[in-house]
Amino acid sequence: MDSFTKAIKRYLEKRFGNSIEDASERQIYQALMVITRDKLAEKRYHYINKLKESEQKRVYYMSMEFLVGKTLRNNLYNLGIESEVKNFLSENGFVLDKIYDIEPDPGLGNGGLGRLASCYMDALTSQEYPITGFSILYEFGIFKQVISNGWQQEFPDNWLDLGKYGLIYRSDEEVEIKFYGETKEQWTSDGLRIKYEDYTPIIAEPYDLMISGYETDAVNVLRLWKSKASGGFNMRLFEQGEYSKSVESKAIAESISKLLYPADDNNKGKELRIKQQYFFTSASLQQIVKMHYKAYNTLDNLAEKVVIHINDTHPSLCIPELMRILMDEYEYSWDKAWEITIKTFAYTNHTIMAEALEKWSVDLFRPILPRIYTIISEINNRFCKWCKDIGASVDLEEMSIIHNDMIRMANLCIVSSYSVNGVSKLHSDILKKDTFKSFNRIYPGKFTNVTNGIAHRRWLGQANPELTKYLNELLEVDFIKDLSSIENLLEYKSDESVINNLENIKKIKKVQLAEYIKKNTGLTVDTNSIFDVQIKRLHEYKRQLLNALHIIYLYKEIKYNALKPYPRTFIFSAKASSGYVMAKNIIKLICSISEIIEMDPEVRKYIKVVFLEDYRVSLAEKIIPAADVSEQISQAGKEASGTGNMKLMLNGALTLGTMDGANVEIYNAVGKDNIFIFGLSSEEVSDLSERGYRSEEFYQNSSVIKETIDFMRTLDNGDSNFNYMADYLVSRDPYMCLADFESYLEQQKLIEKTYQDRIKWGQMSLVNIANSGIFSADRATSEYVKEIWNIKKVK
Ligand code: GFP
Repeated sequence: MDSFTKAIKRYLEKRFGNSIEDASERQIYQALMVITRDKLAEKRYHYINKLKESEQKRVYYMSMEFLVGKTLRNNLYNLGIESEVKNFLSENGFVLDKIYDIEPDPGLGNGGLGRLASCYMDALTSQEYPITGFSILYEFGIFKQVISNGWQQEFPDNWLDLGKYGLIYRSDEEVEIKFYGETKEQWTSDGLRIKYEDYTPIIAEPYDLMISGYETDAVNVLRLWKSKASGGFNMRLFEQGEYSKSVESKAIAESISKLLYPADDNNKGKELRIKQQYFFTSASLQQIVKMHYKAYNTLDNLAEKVVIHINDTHPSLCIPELMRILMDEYEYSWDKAWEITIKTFAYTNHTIMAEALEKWSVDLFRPILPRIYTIISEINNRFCKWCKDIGASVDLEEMSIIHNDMIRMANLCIVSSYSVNGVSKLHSDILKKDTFKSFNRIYPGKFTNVTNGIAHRRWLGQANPELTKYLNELLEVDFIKDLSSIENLLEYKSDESVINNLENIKKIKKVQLAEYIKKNTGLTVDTNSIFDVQIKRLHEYKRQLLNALHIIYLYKEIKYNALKPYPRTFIFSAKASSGYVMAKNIIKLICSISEIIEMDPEVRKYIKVVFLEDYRVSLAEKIIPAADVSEQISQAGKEASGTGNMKLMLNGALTLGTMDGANVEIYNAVGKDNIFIFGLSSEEVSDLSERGYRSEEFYQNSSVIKETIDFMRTLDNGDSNFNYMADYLVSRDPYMCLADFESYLEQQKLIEKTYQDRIKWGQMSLVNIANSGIFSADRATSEYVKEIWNIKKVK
């Protein structure tokens, strides 16, 4: 620790010519970021040497998104020096929490998928497994959201300005990526070779972010690639008069790592998206192969030493890229290259939503990546032939990788990986029985499940130090090291003093959140009210609209039927993809309800609606510990797993949910008396869809639905969209909010009643915390380690 504080002082002197007494907060921030990073890099040096010596198998985790969250607190916490640093700073007149606030939240992801990747990096590092993450160094991460008159507005997020201090630039490991051009077969004295001509070269510059683990010597790395033009412009083309082509590399390079693509925006900028995907997969693969060859002087044993994990289909171009490298650069035959490839890749599917299953048109794809296209096409030809040869009665229309001139990336992943997994039991069953049923038939044993998990050290240890401290004292077990031991809490279920203490901690977290709400929205919320929370990406299938409809119902009842409900604060936070009009309309609706209630003294005594703008990891860390109710109300069958549901449960919130994704497993873990379940099951949803869902029938046949929607229309003042949304619900309602509304209402009433029985609620909350052990990312990643990757800890 002494050396750490000395290093900080030295940095301030050398970099700014300042003593710590004269330093600004910004300088302290920079010093802390750089010194922490360098300390981790030093630790990594020893770790990587052990790893090299052991020659053990490693995992490479490919993901277009990593939502790492703020790094400084996480690293100090993991290094076990947070309190010393805090004291050192306070002795010198600085508050560590204020320094933490300076760090931007690197928004290199949209939601659950990206956060999961980071939870896994953290958990695997804490358990000392050798993993490297690969992604893109987006100059602009997900946009900053500002709500103006109820509508979302997007602003660029220039996170690197202050975030760059955590990164190490590795100029020695740049690689070149080839786009466009042509490939020609050429006979040489060594046989047939592929020659690349007239391509546009782009350089990938590597930047490393150190990933620390809790109480461990392991330090893994997240490598982020930044695109750069290769050597200015092409002289030959310029001389030939092809001016725009001559600077093509520069233009492409500037665009590739510029911006994170919003989820659900798959129809826009497809060409750039393909380039981004190939850019980072090619850079990563080239590096992996080069390192492997350097270590072993052969690639024959690649699959014994390397697993490449594909996080959803976005990195699926890894597959043809490995084939290309093996054949074109290391002279492997197709058969030998294929044998290695199919033993190297494992793929996780994260969604069955049709719009998210990536497909690229051949016409668009082929000119950008001609060689890669040929390889995919050959994989497909051979796969189709193999199906016929084995006499499989399979539907090639469904399974062919290229169909109707579209390349289906999920099919490519399934055919080329040795393992395919879903992210909750229900989701994995749906993949096997429905989405990919034909593949499951011809590849028995390939499909498996790993239910998601969360980094509890961040989501409990760091986000809720009050609860962590209390449980530490009470349980006398190191549940931060091993979350399964938190189940000891069950012994205290009948201990009223423990229930009271838990309630008091919840209250502290609610007060802290109330302050944040006041500061950021001006709204005063009652900390004795039920904090009812729905925080996640805004998407219709997640059904924020159903939640809003319930609030409208309460508003009507309070206003016209003298209902006096137990006070409740509805808290929302969510970003809508910039091109997703309906999602933006739902935000507008929620904000309008909030405003109307706030203007009505009669109603605001009972209910309040808060929309917190700019949802991000660090905001989730503030909201989750303060939540009483966790809204997990997606249409059954649509949410692959959910991970917010686990974080909220771990912090003692009770789940109000459908039997969807990992909610089903939460239900099994806590038992039916400790959760509020409502709505159609996924089979019932499918049946109803097949029969033809008509929301209007629900509107006509249920007086409560009819009255709520009719009332909703009366709220429209011309500047709001109540009428528009009412029409949408009655005429379309694609995710069946109306079909589940009454059953949702019933559970909401039960929540209100149960909450007032403080002992009962406290016991339910305790049971949730105590049973959250299985949702630790340590458990989830252990399953990947044993069932899929077959890797060992670095000793
Ligand atoms: C997606 C799925 C979630 C799942 C995560 C991680 O997240 O159900 O929990 O991936 O597997 F939809 P979002 O992009 O929807 O947040």
